[in-house]
Amino acid sequence: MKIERALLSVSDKTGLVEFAQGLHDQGIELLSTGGTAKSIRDAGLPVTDVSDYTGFPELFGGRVKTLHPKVHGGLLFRRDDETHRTQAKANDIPPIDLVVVNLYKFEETVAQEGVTLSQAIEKIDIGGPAMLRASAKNYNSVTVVVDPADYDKVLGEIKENGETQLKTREQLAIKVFQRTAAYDTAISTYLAPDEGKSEALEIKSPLYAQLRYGDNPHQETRLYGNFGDYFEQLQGKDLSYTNVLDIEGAADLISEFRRPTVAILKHTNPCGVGSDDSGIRAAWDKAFETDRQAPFGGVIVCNRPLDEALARVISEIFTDVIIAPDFESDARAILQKKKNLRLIRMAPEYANVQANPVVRSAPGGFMVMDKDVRALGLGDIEDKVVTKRPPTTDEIEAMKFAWRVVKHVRSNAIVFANSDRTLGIGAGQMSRIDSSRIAVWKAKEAGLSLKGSVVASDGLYPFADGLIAAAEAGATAAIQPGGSIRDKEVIAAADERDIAMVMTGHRHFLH
Ligand code: 93A
Repeated sequence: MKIERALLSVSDKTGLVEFAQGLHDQGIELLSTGGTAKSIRDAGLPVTDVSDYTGFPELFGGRVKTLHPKVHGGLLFRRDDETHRTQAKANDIPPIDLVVVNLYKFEETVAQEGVTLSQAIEKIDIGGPAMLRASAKNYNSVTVVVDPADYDKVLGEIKENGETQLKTREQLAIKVFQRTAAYDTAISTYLAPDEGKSEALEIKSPLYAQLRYGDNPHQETRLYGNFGDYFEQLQGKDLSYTNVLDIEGAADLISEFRRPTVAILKHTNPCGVGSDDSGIRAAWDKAFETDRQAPFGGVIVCNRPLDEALARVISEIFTDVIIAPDFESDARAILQKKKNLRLIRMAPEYANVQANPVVRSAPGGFMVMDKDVRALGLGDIEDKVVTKRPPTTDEIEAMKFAWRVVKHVRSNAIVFANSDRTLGIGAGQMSRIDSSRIAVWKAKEAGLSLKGSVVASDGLYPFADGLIAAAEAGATAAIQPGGSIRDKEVIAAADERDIAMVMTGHRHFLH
């Protein structure tokens, strides 16, 4: 439907005159409100004041400018409905085909110092959102532009066809409802700052995707936010809830490492992590040797582009998801044969957004928690030695490696490692000593020696038993938060066994 009449009413006048000029050049009649009409008129373009159009003056200091049936009728009547058309004609309501509105600057106003409540209230736009929503509802026929950034696209389409494409109108309408929703949230947040505040959901709330399913196939799951800004799926089955949890766990873990590193995860816990300066192929061997069984159906993540050599070995085991900064074409060719395997490209920027909060359900609501972003306590590790024997350089490197991994293991978490690989991991047990036993047993199962290894514990050792078990298994150094009332006993047990121990002062529980 050819665009013949436009209504412009904007607070942000960026690009207004050029856009109005372009519309005028296409023979479009311009209607406008006070300040907007003045800008257009000053530029030498013909424009009709809305008050002349409706035959009603602007009232109450501008509180009522466009709230009139001739405006809203012109936006809302269905062009494809005979009765609507007849009623419009009978009431002298011509169609308005294009609406250009942006709102009173409420957010900017309340962000200023010393703004009074009554000043803020005057900045609550009523007519603007009403026109935006009316036009967006009728996007089948009406083009609505809320963002000056869309002027060029809209004018381009009008120049080409005299009208806009339906797809464009739909996208513009969606943008309108997002904007009016955000606007109303800004108002309610200003009026009641502590009520219904849900910064986590406000930051990134658009629906991103319907997931394949939740924990179980009968649980429907939706993913909200900007996941797609950081993760791109290149192939494979649709993502499920557990895939997304695994992807987050894997991406957070790998973001701790700078050297070429590979990690294998299962149900968000690492099964093995390896680093090697020569590249990810060698790093893989170290990660995989920690546990050759659990990775079945797991998640693999690396921090260098996945190459053919690694793709070849990975393709021999059944994997659910592979995450990498990129996939070399030879690697793609090998992995493409596995139709169900999900390949995920991870944007390097992800490392910078890890500060996003963690959101979890709570009875009757939800909790928003700061994310545990860094492996804390590693900065001045030498100053945090509590035992008689200080750690060797190798032990310090191993402590750092183990501490970065243990942070990503569900509590109670115990990790045996040396400077570039995990050797045994115990996760998610109800007691720390059980996690220690499991870690030792897993290392044994994998045929790995814990002699000369370092043990990391995500929480304090409440008793000496966990540390003694580690020492008996062969560990020569330990890193843990400290802070137990029995710290003295634990340190004495370490000294007796010539263990070097660091207390970081920070714990890294993960639930
Ligand atoms: O006070 S209002 O809520 N009442 C209205 O009827 C109305 N119509 C448009 N504010 C209204 N507007 C807003 O005026 C628009 O959303 C736009 O932000 C602003 C443009 O005013 P002017 O053209 O006078 O600069």
